[in-house]
Amino acid sequence: MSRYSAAEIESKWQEAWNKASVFTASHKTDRPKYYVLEMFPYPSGRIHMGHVRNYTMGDVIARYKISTGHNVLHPMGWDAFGMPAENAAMAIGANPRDWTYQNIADMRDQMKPLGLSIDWSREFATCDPEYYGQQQALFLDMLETGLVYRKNAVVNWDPVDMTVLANEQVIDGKGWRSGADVERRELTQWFFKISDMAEELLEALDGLENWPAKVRLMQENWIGKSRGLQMTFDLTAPEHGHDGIEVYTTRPDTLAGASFMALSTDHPLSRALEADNPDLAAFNADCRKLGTSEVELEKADKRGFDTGLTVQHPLHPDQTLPVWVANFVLMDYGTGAIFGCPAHDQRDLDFARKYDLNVIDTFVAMDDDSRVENTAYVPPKTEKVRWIDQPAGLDVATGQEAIDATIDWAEAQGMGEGKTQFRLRDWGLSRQRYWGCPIPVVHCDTCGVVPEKKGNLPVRLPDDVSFDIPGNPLDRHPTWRDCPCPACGAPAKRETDTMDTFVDSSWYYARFTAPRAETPTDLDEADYWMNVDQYIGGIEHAILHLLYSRFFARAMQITGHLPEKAIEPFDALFTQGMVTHEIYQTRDERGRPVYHLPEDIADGKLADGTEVEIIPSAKMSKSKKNVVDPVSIISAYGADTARWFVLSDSPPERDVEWTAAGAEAAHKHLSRVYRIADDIAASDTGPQAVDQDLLREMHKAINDVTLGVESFGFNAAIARLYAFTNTLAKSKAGKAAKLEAVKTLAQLMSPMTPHLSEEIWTRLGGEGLITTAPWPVADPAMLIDDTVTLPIQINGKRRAEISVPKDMSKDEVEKTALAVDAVQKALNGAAPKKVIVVPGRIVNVVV
Ligand code: ANZ
Ligand code: ZN
Repeated sequence: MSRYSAAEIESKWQEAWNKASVFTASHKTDRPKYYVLEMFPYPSGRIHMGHVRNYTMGDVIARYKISTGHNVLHPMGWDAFGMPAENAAMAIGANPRDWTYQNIADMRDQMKPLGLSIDWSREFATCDPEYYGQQQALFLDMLETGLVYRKNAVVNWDPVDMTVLANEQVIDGKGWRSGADVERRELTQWFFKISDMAEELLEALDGLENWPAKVRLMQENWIGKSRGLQMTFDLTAPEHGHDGIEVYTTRPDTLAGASFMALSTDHPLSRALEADNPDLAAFNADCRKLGTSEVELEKADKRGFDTGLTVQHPLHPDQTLPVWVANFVLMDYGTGAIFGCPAHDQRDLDFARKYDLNVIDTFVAMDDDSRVENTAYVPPKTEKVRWIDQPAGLDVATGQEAIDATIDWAEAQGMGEGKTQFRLRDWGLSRQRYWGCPIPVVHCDTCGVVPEKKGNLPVRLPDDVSFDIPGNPLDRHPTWRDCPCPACGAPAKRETDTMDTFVDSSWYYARFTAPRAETPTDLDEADYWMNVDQYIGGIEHAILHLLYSRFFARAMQITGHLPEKAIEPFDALFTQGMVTHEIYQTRDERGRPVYHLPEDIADGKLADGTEVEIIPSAKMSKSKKNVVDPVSIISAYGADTARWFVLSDSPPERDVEWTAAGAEAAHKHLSRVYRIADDIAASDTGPQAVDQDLLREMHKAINDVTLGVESFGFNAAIARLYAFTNTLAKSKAGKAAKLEAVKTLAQLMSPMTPHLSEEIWTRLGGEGLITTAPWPVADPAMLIDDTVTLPIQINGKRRAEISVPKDMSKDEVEKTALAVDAVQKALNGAAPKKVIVVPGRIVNVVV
């Protein structure tokens, strides 16, 4: 008898899979294709349990699809550009390129022991010139078709780091790294014209039936379609050439309740007034420090400045409204100006209370006209309301009807125009960074902005850069910028902006279909492999990454790099939950928390006996030290245990809590399966008894595991496998039946525990690799529970039981019962005095 040794088994089978190239995808077979993809990782240098869970899920599906006769594409790569490499360069003087490739090598080494069914021949990193060169080609094609353009835009500028910050990098108005007050600056930036596709991106969401509803909703909200009214409020006196102020409102039903106007600090009128109003100039300057993030603006205190100007109320010519400049009005939404209706908008009410402005009801609740002092009345737009002042003077029931009617009325009056707006802005892709894909254009004094020639791609990043001075090293490089103008040949300068790293991840799925092609894609390959049949990743990518990918798939189709059918690149999407762990905490002498690694805790104590406080499970995070390192788990228990555990305890969309006890139990179970298989292999042939229960349990397992794997019910599949294992362990069936059962068990487990399964399969004489063996098929007849177990009483005492078909006749049941060993013995050759069969319940024999 041998013991389960994951270490021996796992490397052996990984080698066998390699040798047989079982995971190398090729489209030259007549099998149906299946493309499964997990969101590729950022090469931080260490894999974590979240990776293990994500990739194991993809792996289960990939392996299952191989077994069910599919031609599977399951690739892996690295989302390798981005800030951390530059931060490392600044912090430890590393070269971003070396740092990144070293991390990739380390992570690949940590990942490979997991035994994932990945076609490593397709691996690439987005920082490979072969990849970003094709991205540059794609960019040039998009430039030609007008999908990319340049414009001035307000950005967050960090005056210390001398760099543009993303909105997420501005924290409370300060640069996340430097801590300096962030300024708003206008710079010329590159943009993708995603807003042109807003309507289409919104409508197509309906077709994404195999996406989580919550992701579709998040995308819908992000795109933010709204229909409203655009109209002008006349200034009582012209000012700096402005006769009126144009606003966009989605609540024209509240027009009668308008009590003030508010301009963005960057509104042309506000800027004009600034010139001769130093107080306003100071106010605006102060507001601009907040940065450009909508979320920041939402959180910030509402502040305003009264310009002293007034406008005419459009419905009540005898009334005027004051014009304010307010920090919460965005310049790049609608018209950059609003009318405020404090009665029906909380933000406006907060503002009105602060600056003592009027609050005027347009409607009240049907049965209650009292107003809560500091709460705006904002019923659902479809709720019936009682009108106090309906702008069009119409008899309408709800806000929605009033909105529609007011737009029509305003249009008829020539007062304004119905307009559809989207929240979705064009995607600014310029980054003033080194470690990204260079934007392949050249600035020429005579020709202006000139696209680089495709023949000169890739425009490579220079390796000799330094990070000792803040700012973009590409700007400072002594020679990198110099190049001939692609149009006139005169000396010119390269663009030093690089692309947002979201660009890199917006088309990698397409590149995997032909990763070495000398064009961005190979249409034949893309046509064969696309779409991604199953995409798996974190919910944190629900909005930007997926939206940008959907935009890119469309752009790539327009530029001839993807076929029509790939317009929505991901047929099905699954967002997995996190791996969590308890947090162990003590406090230092000043009462500050000190965290401890799980491996340093035994029975709630540190090695020196100090009790630790246990904080309930939370997302694994290095800062809280509640992490378990996959590498050490694999070396302690093997990859199969880690894989089995992350799949077993919770539904995959929920969080799973990692516990040492759970990992231990998973390992014990796998050892048990190994032992059962070993025992069966070593057992004598024995009597060929039939065990209907075992057969039935086997078919149930086939059925449930198949359904479970197909519907992301991995934990349910595993629960069924536990039950099957128990039945098998207790079974008195003959060797042949048990062999069949344990081989089936190994097959059903193989997507989750591929190494152990291969080992069992081979030991029990399975043919070839279990990985490529055809998936077992359940016999539907065996799934119906059509037998009953009847106890047999002899002279009132329970002596045996029989399993019989439910519909067996009384006579047949009697005959079967009398043939049982225990009954035969009791009768000792004589005939029974009496036999009573209660169908479905019991057999009584009196001797
Ligand atoms: C008057 C009003 C009254 C509004 C009311 C709302 C409630 P959505 O629906 O998200 O598209 N708005 C318009 N442009 C703005 C800008 N540049 N910055 C900040 N706010 C702006 O938002 C449209 C509503 O947001 C508009 O409708 C406008 O305020 C405000 F009881 O107009 B509303
Ligand atoms: Zn030129």
